[in-house]
Amino acid sequence: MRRTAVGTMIAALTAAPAFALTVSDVDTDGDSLVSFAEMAIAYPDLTEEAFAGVDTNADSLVDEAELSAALEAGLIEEPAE
Ligand SMILES: [Ca+2]
Ligand SMILES: [Ca+2]
Repeated sequence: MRRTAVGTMIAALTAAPAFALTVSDVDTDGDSLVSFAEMAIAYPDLTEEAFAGVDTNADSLVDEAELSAALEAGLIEEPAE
């Protein structure tokens, strides 16, 4: 189980998608979901309104699909290095 998860993560990292930011980059508690507090670390200027726009199913957490959709839609940008 754990081995599979790591393999998936490595595959995701090496696949070099159009948008490099993934949930694992901003997820600090390791639940594979991004809370507003976690997102605010990467995006200090993020408003709760903007977060709600990213959280399309309104469960107060952003998953990988919501994050990539938000990046593609330009709702959020890659954080500056
Ligand atoms: Ca999290
Ligand atoms: Ca969500």
